[in-house]
Amino acid sequence: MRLYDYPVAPNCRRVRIFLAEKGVSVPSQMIDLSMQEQLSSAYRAINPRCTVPALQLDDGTLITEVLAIWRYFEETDPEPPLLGRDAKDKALVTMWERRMELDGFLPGMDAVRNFLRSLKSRALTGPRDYEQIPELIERGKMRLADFFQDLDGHLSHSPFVAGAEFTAADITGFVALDFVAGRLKLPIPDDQIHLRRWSERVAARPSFQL
Ligand SMILES: N[C@@H](CCC(=O)N[C@@H](CS)C(=O)NCC(=O)O)C(=O)O
Repeated sequence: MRLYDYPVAPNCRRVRIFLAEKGVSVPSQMIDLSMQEQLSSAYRAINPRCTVPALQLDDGTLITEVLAIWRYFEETDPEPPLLGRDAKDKALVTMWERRMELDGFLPGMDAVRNFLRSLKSRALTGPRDYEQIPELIERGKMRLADFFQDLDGHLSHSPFVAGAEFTAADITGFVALDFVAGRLKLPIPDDQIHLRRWSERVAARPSFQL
């Protein structure tokens, strides 16, 4: 088994945190995005979608998409459960994790990928090039401000994103927040005390040092 990984890529971080929470270690190989190694013919032959993370099983099966990689390890190593315990719980974790991705992670990606000069014709991931659209930077930032505010309100009555326990929804929410804070200089506003309390609590977990 091998995990194709890149240390500073936020989607790879989501997988590394998940594995660390479960205490699972997987041999990894770095695909250097700064050198566009994801577009090399060698990596295209492994993953034609040209993205990381990607998990190759011993029988050669390739699993891409963070959620699918998580699902694999949730089944092979169920404890501690990070995608929910029972039917209701699993549905709620999926719902909140999707909201973290759709409302926070993707607007953050939109803003960053349409902003960084180094990604000039790489505004979207994948094998094809797309030019940046500068207007998407502002829209992404506006959506992120709404995301911060909505999440702050939600966390005023919930210790973690999907309820009483730490789950994968916290991983996606925090990685989105941390990524945009660093790349776009968008820190948590001072008055969003619930968001700050949650973010400090989650960031202190050993898995988040990865
Ligand atoms: N939806 C995919 C997204 C994967 C993705 O966008 N990965 C980024 C790194 S965070 C990537 O491969 N970037 C390659 C590029 O910029 O060309 C997933 O869940 O794994």
